[in-house]
Amino acid sequence: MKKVSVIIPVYRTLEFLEECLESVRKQTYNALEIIVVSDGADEESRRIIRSYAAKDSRIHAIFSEERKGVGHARNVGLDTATGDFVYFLDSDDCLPHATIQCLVEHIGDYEMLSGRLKKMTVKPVLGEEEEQHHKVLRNRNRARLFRNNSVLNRLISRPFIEKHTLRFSQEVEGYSDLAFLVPALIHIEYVPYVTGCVYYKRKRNDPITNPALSQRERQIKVADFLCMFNLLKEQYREHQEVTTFLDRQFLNYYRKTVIMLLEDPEQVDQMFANVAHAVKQVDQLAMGTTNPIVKAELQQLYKEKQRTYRFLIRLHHFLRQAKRALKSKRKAFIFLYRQWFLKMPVKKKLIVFESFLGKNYSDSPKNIYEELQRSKQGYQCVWVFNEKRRIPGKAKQVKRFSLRYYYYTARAKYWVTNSRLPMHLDKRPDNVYLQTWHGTPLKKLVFDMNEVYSANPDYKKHFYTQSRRWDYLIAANHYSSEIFRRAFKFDKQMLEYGYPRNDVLHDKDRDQQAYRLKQKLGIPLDKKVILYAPTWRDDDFYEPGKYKFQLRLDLQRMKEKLGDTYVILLRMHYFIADHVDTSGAEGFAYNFSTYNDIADLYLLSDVLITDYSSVFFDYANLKRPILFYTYDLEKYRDTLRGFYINIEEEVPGPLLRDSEAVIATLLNLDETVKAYEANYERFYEKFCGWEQGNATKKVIDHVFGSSL
Ligand code: C2G
Repeated sequence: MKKVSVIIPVYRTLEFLEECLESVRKQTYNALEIIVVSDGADEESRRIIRSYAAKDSRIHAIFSEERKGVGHARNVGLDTATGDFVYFLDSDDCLPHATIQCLVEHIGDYEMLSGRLKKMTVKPVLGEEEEQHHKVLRNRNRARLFRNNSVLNRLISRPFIEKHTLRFSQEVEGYSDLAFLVPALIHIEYVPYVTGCVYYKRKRNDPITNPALSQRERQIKVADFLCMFNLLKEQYREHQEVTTFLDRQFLNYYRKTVIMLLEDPEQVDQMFANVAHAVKQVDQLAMGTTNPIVKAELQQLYKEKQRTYRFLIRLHHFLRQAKRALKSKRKAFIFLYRQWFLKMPVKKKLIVFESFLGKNYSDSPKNIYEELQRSKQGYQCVWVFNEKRRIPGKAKQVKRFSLRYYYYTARAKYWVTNSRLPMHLDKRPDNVYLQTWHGTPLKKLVFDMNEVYSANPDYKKHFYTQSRRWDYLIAANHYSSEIFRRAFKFDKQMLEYGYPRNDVLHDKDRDQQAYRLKQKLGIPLDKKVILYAPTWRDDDFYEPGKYKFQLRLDLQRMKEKLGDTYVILLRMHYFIADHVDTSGAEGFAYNFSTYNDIADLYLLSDVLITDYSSVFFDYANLKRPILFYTYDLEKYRDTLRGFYINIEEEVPGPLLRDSEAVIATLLNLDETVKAYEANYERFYEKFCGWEQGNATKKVIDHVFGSSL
């Protein structure tokens, strides 16, 4: 059996390392030499490497105290390797079990054989992905297969590597593979490709805390690429095929990456000399093949005319945006927003409000708005909704993503919202952004979440960009304040006054309000009210923002057992797209999922049933009974999210597993209330202690105070 040396450099990949090493150990192809090179890795990673080396004699560990870069680590691996073939694997990636076998079986007399790279955003189930039929495609156009600039998922003959002394560049972090691949290109006639051999390339979900090389800042990546390009051009000047390959790579890179970097005028000034130098290395013929505006830019770079170049690149971006604007109405509005509205001055007395992505008129933005209306300070208010709503006061309403939406968000000095605003809005230095947020967290948030199973793999990256714009963030309690600082990486001003949305729960006439609400909403006055308000599940969706929910309460049975005393209001989370079916429970179950503000439902209800939703932190302000219908506790807590508190011990009510238990508890509610009395008190102290019924006023004084 021919031996394969698998070379794995390790640096800042702690959370992925074991999955990677396991996936190599479980390869169906056994004749492996696994060279793990710790490139200045942390202590815990080194411990893992050592323990793997101790249990698997095929693992050979090399430790370098100081970090020297991936190119160096792979070269160390190559210097040690003794196999017939070499295979590179990154320590944050992993392999299906049959990958290496598949490559070995198909390499025949070729010097290099490539497989397929698959992007991985969530945990793959390894071993199940193996395909039955592997087709080897021979391709004469060798350069095409080198275009991804990567040595990953290629089985390479070691004698071939040694004969041509192929090594990685140690000068740069990114693109060091080019130094290895380019000379290989000279000596290989065919680079065949096997369709079925898969390599899982991880797309890391946290490029902020721990970016992969490809996720580093564009500026650094471009500098690395240019350095590599210059070096290789110089080295292979005499070799026509390599020169042509490099020129093509450069032109592609210029079009796709460099131009995007230079959208920022400051970058043009910083990078000009560097890019101009690289352009001078490009063969004039290759330059002729690009589009006219790029060609003009390249010429100005060649002539080192920085001013004309600056003008051209501005024009280029303007044309790009204009072209995009023709694609849809929304894109046309965004174009006008950028080119026109954002150039108008901000209006100092204009405030834009939004709650739950325009879905309703509710939550802290509503309370802040109403208080501002009462205090008559002359603010012009605009509410963003998906559909027109009846709201009190003099606010204008704009439809989310309409032209007026862009106009008002551009011109308003103040933005008040309880969730994130879209990525494509630009915050100007004059803007003040009050983020009220929408709940005390139970389930782990953003940077405290390990794996993101959500519909959008760029979640953390986007969250980070969006939250950099917040000037103020409201916390309802000390616990939230601490978590928000860490989980949102928030370092601006935290407003620690409690939630404006909860003021109403402390109103002296809250019982009269509840009575009036019951009347208004047609809820039988002689019945007690159960509110069922569960949250959403990260892994159950149609698309981002449109989640599925299957009602697990047996409404008919509940009606049968509880219908004489109670009615139930069903309130789904605003992400839930499914319709709630109440048939068979008419007169008992009422669907309030699209009702504006859940605070009204808190007020008029006698008992709450929830699961992992933040609603219970707010509801506790009323000191009324709370039951937790947590039929999927283990999955939710241990796989999907993780919690900040020990739910079994800290919450102010029982955790119930099935509909029958919910019914039984409701039938004996007094007993449960008594049993949880002490818990409730502790809970209230910790989470509701700041809530005095005056948070709205305090927040307004703080944020708008100076201009009142
Ligand atoms: N909500 C609601 N109806 C529900 C669930 C929630 O109206 N059935 C509202 C409540 O105001 C709640 C808020 O939406 O406080 C947030 O809902 P969560 O279920 O807690 O979930 P999520 O939107 O993920 O926010 O820090 C808090 C977290 O971010 C949770």
